[in-house]
Amino acid sequence: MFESSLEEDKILAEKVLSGIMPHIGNSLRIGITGVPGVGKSTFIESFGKYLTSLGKRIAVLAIDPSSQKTKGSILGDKTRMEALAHDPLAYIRPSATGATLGGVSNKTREVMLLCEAAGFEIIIIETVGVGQSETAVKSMVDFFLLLMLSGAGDELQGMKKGIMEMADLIVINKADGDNKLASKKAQKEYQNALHLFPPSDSEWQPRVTTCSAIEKEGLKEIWDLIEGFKHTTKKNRYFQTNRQRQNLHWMQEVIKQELEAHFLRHPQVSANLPELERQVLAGDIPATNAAKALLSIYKGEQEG
Ligand SMILES: Nc1nc2c(ncn2[C@@H]2O[C@H](COP(=O)(O)OP(=O)(O)OP(=O)(O)O)[C@@H](O)[C@H]2O)c(=O)[nH]1
Ligand SMILES: [Mg+2]
Repeated sequence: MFESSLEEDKILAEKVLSGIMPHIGNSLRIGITGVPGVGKSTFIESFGKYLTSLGKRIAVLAIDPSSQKTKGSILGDKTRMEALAHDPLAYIRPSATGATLGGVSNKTREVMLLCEAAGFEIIIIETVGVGQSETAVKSMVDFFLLLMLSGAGDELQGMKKGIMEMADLIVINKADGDNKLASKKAQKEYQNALHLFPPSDSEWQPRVTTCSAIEKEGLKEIWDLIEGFKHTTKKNRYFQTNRQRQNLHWMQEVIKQELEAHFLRHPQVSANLPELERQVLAGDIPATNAAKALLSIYKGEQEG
């Protein structure tokens, strides 16, 4: 129902959201990202099984902005996370495809709240590290974990700088076999690089650790670090204020999305849009003027 775009479902979903308000807020929300092939699915399977072995109930949700192109690597994850998918303490939900990133991430956020109300203690939100989806995930989680590889080229690491700055923890995956030494070396390098970033107001110093998702090594250390983060940020109240800020952010996001949708549904706006787009493409009219023209058609209707 929450993923539905039917108007009656949306109305019911709003009622449900109000109803569950007293029951949300009691989970730890973890965002996990990394480039395709870094081992996100394998890691979530191993880490998830480790958490359920501690008796914790976990929900795994996914935002996949690339799914339209690649037919959704995440959507195949339910089969890749076989053991976790069959674990009675775990729930796995791939995101709906075909919507805009804003729409998908907003729904993911609402499903996260539903899972929280249903008593899941740890919510993992996975996204592919290819662009804006990290920012969306960062703005709905408490803790942001970036998976990396030791051997990645310099240009790739440069590209990841923005994402590295968002990370509370960098995990160098595939630290097994021949890769073990290189991973330890990369760990030191990344740790040094992180020291150069300005300190976050969470007072948490981001860490770098290694793991092997396949050999299930390093998982306890990762969980200990996450618990350390939770302890620090609950004590200095960053945890709570961060969530308050995130709620405001999402209120503004929904306003933006709804306004845009309303604008694009306007009959005269949609009638004039293709022609104005053509003129902007041809360089016949400045982009700003085209936008203003459409907005005054829209506003004229609203006021008149
Ligand atoms: N040696 C080694 N291989 C791993 C490890 N974790 C994952 N792999 C392998 O790396 C490949 C990619 O793993 P996935 O878990 O599918 O990676 P992903 O990040 O989910 O990839 P996408 O869903 O395409 O974004 C698979 O062949 C895994 O078996 C690890 O810890 N060690
Ligand atoms: Mg995957």
